[in-house]
Amino acid sequence: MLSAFGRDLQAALATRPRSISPKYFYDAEGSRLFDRICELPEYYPTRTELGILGRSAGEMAALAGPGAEIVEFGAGSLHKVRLLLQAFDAPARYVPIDISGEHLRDSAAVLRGAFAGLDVQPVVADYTQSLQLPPATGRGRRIGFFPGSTLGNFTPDEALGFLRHAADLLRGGALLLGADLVKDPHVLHAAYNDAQGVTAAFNLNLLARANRELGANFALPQFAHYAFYNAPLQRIEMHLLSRVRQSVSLAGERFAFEEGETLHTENSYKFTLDGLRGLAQRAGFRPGPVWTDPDRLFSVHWLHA
Ligand code: AVI
Repeated sequence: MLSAFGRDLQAALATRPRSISPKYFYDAEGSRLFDRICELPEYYPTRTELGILGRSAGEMAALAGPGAEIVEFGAGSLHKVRLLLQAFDAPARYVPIDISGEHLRDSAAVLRGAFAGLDVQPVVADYTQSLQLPPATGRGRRIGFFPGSTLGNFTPDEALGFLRHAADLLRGGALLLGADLVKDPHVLHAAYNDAQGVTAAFNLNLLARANRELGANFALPQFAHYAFYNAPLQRIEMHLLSRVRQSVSLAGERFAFEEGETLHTENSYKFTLDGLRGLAQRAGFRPGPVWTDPDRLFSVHWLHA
């Protein structure tokens, strides 16, 4: 029996143009490579968003009010939520939602140790699907937190669907949302084509993972990392490009690649401030304050639910 990854990869290889969800990047090796990406000199989003949160967490805390509950979609950003928990007035509860139970347990343990008295209630779930939260604490507002511009990895339909669902879950509270901004294409290009080749390794790890987990036989040197900014669609596209004419086997089937043919592995949409606010409004939020950095690289939005 093939796993969901196996089935989706098989379907991707059987379709033209070929494309697969970026969620499959994140096995243990992919998550480790992503952590390295966040430290790269060219990859500005992580440090820029941390700077914005560091400078403005006090204002965010004032908007949240006392006794707030923070619901984080994904549990990958302990650094970031710490800045909020430190600034908020007696936060009542922290609810990280993540598909990986192991990751959640680790984050929960770290935060319980660091914030005595904080009620940490992890929820193991896929936050892109409908889910239930523990009943509200009754002590303050429920504030969603979705940093890192992960929203940009969704298709426009998925992004709208996720925001609609988040607005329902957070009604009466707000969503604090990190969104990467449209900017000079050269800056974007460099962020996804770093000099050390870490982003290339991250992209190619998808094929290595297929070899490890599914017994596929992708010859990694025969594929190239290919990332570019598609300006009309306001998105970075990442592909794995076949350097030669070749065929690959997966689960007893052979799939041919022409020279130059690609498997599309990720979109990373970039937003204008107005574009993001319009999207949020369509999803049922009332856009509030926005914080950016002096170079206007990244944005953090307060969206009233
Ligand atoms: C997780 N996500 C927001 C990252 C991004 O920038 O779209 C993933 C990534 N892909 C390549 N570099 C980083």
